[in-house]
This record gives sequence, structure tokens and C-alpha cells, in this order.
Amino acid sequence: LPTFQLKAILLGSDLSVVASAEVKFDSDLPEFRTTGGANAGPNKFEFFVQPVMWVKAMDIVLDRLVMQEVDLGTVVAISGSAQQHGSVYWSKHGIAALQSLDSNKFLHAQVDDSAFVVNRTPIWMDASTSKQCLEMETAIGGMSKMVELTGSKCYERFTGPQIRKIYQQRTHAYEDAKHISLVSSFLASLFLGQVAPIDYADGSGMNLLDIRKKKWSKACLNACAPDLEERLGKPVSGFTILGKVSDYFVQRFCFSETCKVIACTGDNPSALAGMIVDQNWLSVSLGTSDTLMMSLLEPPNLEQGHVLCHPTEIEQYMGLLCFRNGSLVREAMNKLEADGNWEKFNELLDSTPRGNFGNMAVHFDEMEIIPKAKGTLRWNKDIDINSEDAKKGIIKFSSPQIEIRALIEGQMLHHRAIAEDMGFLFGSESKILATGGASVNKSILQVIADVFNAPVYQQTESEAALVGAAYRAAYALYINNNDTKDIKSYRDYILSLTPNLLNLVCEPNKDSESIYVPMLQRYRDMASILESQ
Ligand code: ADP
Ligand code: XUL
Repeated sequence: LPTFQLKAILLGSDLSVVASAEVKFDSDLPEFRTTGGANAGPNKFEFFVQPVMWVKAMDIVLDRLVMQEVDLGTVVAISGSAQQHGSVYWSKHGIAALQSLDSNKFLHAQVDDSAFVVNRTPIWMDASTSKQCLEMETAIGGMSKMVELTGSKCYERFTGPQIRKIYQQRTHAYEDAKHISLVSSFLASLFLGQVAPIDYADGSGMNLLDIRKKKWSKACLNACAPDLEERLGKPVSGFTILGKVSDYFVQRFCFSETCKVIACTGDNPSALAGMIVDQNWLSVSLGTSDTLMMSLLEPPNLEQGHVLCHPTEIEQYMGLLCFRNGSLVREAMNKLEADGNWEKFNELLDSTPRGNFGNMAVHFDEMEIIPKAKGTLRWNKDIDINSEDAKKGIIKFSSPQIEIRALIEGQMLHHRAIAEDMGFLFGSESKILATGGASVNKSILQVIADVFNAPVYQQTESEAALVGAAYRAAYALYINNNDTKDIKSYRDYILSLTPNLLNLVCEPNKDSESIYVPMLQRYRDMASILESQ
């Protein structure tokens, strides 16, 4: 259940996809008037969804599977992946409705508007809670305390600040909310026929969970809203079998009455689960923004970025970094220097040597998230941090070739520097998994291989979050049915059933480390100048 659609896939016991169906919110459910699956709110930075839209989508997606003559009676376990941070506020009536569903009626006719005390429910795109962020951080003793406890400073879209806003602005609704779900635990609740618990990984996107103790932090709860713990329930591991699918689904869609529901999680943790990578891997998603994901043995206390409880390695953590200046900056450069033609762009990029004759650029067209810096800086080989020209750099490089290479190398040096700050250790075993729109571009991937001095792979399966949900369901059943002493790890178990779907696409050149390690320090110097301006 990401932002724009609800999609279901059915996997066979060899974990290959047997059937799938989807519901696109904008086009299949036009009555909710969403754009990209979301509604803009009345005030600046507000975004919401009517939760009934998601319920209706569930009716349709299962109907669509049945119309393809998929036998849902063969399903042994269900889990899900959902957009992170959104919250759902159940009414007393809603919980009762969920527990007594009539299989002759549509789900949305029973879990309707009256099931929720907030009908315009905030989602991750909402950024209207700056005030609540500040209040929560202040109440617990500052931003670094928040980072230390919950893995992230307070972010506007995170659920704690969002809950606090509801509590402050709609106090009666908050008081009437019997239970608060994340979108992922809401999805599990529908299948379960009762309110499902929140899992540790998605719970880490709330500014409420102590990620080391895997318990709600009393200090954060107190800073958020009164009597919150009873509304959230106890968080659980993502491999928890929550119970059997509700009778409603057995009678209406012919699910087996023994079919198990496994805790659902957020889309980013679920994507990490779907990539079946270990801690040597850095996942680099080149989308509208560039996103990095990694496994970490210890949580770093990095002021920006997110550390979540790991979705599949219970003792580990997951690092998540988002960079605003990704594809849009590459696209603008492509337009300016290569007539918007990616082939031409690549020819120019490939025609310059690694290291770009000492020319480097940092392009933060929009205010970057880490570091918090905006602007462009170009240095040629003669400029360094001690030069008179260090701050203003040079206006333009001498050719489109040099401009293009300086942009791509600069972006990847930036990503590598921040990944290192977060605690990713680059070494001989390091590997990169590239995903997202720009990962089709082999010339860009070659720069990544060189800058990170690591081979770059691609996954043939493009919907990592979705398959990740199914893999987690399979593994949860496996650990439940087997003796603990000879249990395989998540990754070993999944790879024993399905071939590894990763393809090697680029390898680093031999001279990469000697070229890019010194450039990494130069990048840091350049970024620190932009940060201080
Ligand atoms: P989103 O983050 O919205 O899911 P995608 O992962 O679909 O985005 O990536 C979209 C981006 O991919 C576009 O902004 C576009 O600039 C970029 N892109 C598409 N094809 C190429 C290419 N051949 N080379 C570089 N970038 C590309
Ligand atoms: C992550 C985030 C988004 C949502 C929606 O922090 O806000 O990626 O999970 O997909």
C-alpha cells in the first residue's frame, strides 16, 4: 500500500510471482479526487487521505484476483508493505465493525467513515507540524536526545508530531480515538479483523520508539500526547504471526481458515527485505530524490537521516538517507548541456577521464537535506580549501563534458561521504545495489562503481517492497514451523528458495580508490563552504 496504489501479488512456494492485481487510486477510485494517491489539505504543507479509500481498494484488489481465477484458498500467509508515517485513528465503532464483518457486504460498507475519528488522515507528505516537532524535541531535552532515542530528529511527516497536532487541534477526536494505527498496521488489521500491532521497523518512523530497547519511549510519549501508549499497543517484531485471517476473507474470498497474517511494515524497510542483501551492501536508489539504504550493526547518532530497527536482522539497524538533489539536477544538466538526450549525455560523460582533470562540482540546486546547504560550487585543479577563490570557485567549466562529469562525480562523492558518516564501512566486500529511474543509465552506474570502489548490481525484480512483504511472510512461517537450533537466516532461507535476482552491471576500475579518496576530502571541503554560506 504505497502512496498511489494498492497492489497484491501472490507468490508460489518457490517465491515466484503467480498472480497480481492492482488498484490505482487516482483512476480507479476517482471519487476520492486524489493526485498521486493523496489529497492536498486546506492549509499549507497539509496532505491527507480518506482511509475509506484504502478499504475500498482492498475490496477491489481482491475481487480482481478472484476474477483472474486465482485460488486464494492456497494462500498460507499474508503480509504487507505500506507507505511510512501515516496514521489512522480508529473509533470504538470501527473496532467493533472490524470484529464482526458480514461477508455478504463490501468491506467499505462496514469499515466506513464512522470507523475513523479522523476522516482526513495525515500521510507522509504532510509537513505541517514544525511547531509540534520543536515542542517534542524541547520536552525531551533537545534534538540530539531525540536522535539518540528514536534514530531520527523530529521530522514533520513522522507520526509522533502528527499525532500531537491531532491532539492539539482536534482534542475530541483524539480522545475518541480508541486506537492509532500506522498505514502498515492498518493494512494488517483489515486482514486480521482486529487492530494489529505496529512492527519495530515501521514504528521507528514515529519519533516515539526507543530503537535500542524496542519499546515506546516514555519521554517521547509524554512529549507527544496523553494516554498514548494504550492507543498504540505493544510494538512487535516484523516476523510476528498476528493470528489467522478473519472469517470475512474466508467466506467472501475463499481464503483458507488456517491462513496466517504476519505483521506488516513500512515500504522502505520492506524494500530492504525484498533486496535480500546483507551488511556489505549499500542500496542506492536514483529516483526523483536519491535514497541510500544500508544495514548497520550499531545505530550512529547522526543528526540527519534515519536509523530504524532492521526489518529482518533483529539485532541490527537500518540506515536510511534521502537526498533532495538527485534526478532533477541531473535532468537540468542534461537539458542544458546535452539537449535533454541521455545518450548524448552519456557520450559526454564517458569521454572524460576519471577524476575529471581535477575539476569538481557540488550542485545543491535545492536546499540539501544532508548537509543543510544550498548552491553550486565549482573548483578546478588549482583551487583548494586554502585558496583565495575557494568560496566562489569558478563560474563555469570549459566544456559540457567536464560539467557533466563534475556533476555526477560530485553527487556520488556526496553520497559516499554521508554513507560513511552514517557508519557504512567501505571495504573489499562492499557492493552496491542500484535501483530507481536513473539506474537504467550504465554510464552513471560506472561512475558509482568507481567513486564507491565497489561493483554495482541491479535487481531484476523491480518491486522490492512488495516482494519483501511476501518474503517476510514466508520466513515468519518458516521460523514458526522449525526448531530454533537449525534455523537459517532470513537471507539464506529466501536464497534457498529463489535464485538470487541480482545482476552485476559495472565493476570499479583499478585506479578508482587512488583517484577518489583524495577527492572525497575535497568534496567535504567544498560542501562545508556551501554549508557555511
Ligand atoms: P520516483 O522517485 O518518482 O519513483 P523514478 O525512480 O521513477 O522516480 O525515477 C525517475 C527519474 O529517473 C526521472 O527524474 C529521470 O530524470 C530519471 N531517468 C530516467 N531515465 C534516465 C536515464 N536514462 N538516465 C538518467 N536518468 C534517467
Ligand atoms: C520515508 C518516507 C517515504 C514514505 C512513502 O521516510 O517518508 O518514503 O515511506 O513511500
